Amino acid sequence: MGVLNVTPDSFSDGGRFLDPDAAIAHGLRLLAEGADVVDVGGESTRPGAAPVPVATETDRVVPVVEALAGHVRVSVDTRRREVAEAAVAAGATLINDVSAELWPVAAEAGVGWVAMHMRGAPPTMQDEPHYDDVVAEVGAFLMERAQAAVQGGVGEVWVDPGIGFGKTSAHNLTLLAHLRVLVALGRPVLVGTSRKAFLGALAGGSPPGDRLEGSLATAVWAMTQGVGMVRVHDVAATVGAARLVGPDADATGGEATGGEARSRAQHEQGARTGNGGDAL
Ligand code: HH2
Repeated sequence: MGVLNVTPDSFSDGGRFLDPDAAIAHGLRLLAEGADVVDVGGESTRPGAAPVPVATETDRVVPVVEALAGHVRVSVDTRRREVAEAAVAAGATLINDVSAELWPVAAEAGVGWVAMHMRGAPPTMQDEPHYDDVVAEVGAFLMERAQAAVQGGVGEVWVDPGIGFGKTSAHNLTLLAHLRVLVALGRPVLVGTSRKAFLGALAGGSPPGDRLEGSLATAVWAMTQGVGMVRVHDVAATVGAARLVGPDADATGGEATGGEARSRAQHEQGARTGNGGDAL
């Protein structure tokens, strides 16, 4: 899934694709680079972001969805029912929902739906997020949402742990270390780590444009753990890295080992002892 932010303020590419022609050209570039899905968003959900009016978000997204939908599968990255409905009418066939509340729109329209976990809301979600067991809590939330959607008639339901959404770096790392727990829940899993702040922190403070190594490493790691889709800015590099690892990479897996269980406990210990307030 290639990221296409039609926004002035997204954390890594804000302003680059606000012009519809630039956005459409970038969407086609992502397709040419190997994206199966182009994810069109008209509102930044970075930590601290202020909500934009629904009409503004709709106006940003719809012309871009309309132009791309004949070429590639388009998802709409939104928390708003009205925006999701307008994007689906314009040709989007997947609703990428960071609020995990819009399954009725997907059911009504007969399109796919991504339920992403977020604790809190973007303006304040990084203010000391706390979990007793981040993997169990995120997994339980996603299962509950997915079941509601399936019972409500949605045929294609993805779940996403929401890396960076109300989570410290330690929480993000714990979730990544235990992706197999989420995969074992039986729904296809989507993961977005691309250029996020915890990668910058791990690399000694690199800015979003300099987080390619971490983005690739975590995307490939996610794929080897059985994740079905990764949401990335750098499609060509990710496709190249995934091809190097190859289709048999999944054969390395298995249940969590003692070492994994220990590392989970260590990450959670880290989560409890601070590190709050970290950005996406
Ligand atoms: N991350 C972002 C936005 N949408 N959707 C899913 N399903 N999973 C994610 O991890 C995810 C997402 C944040 O990244 P980006 O769109 O690059 O930034 P911004 O929110 O600033 O536009």
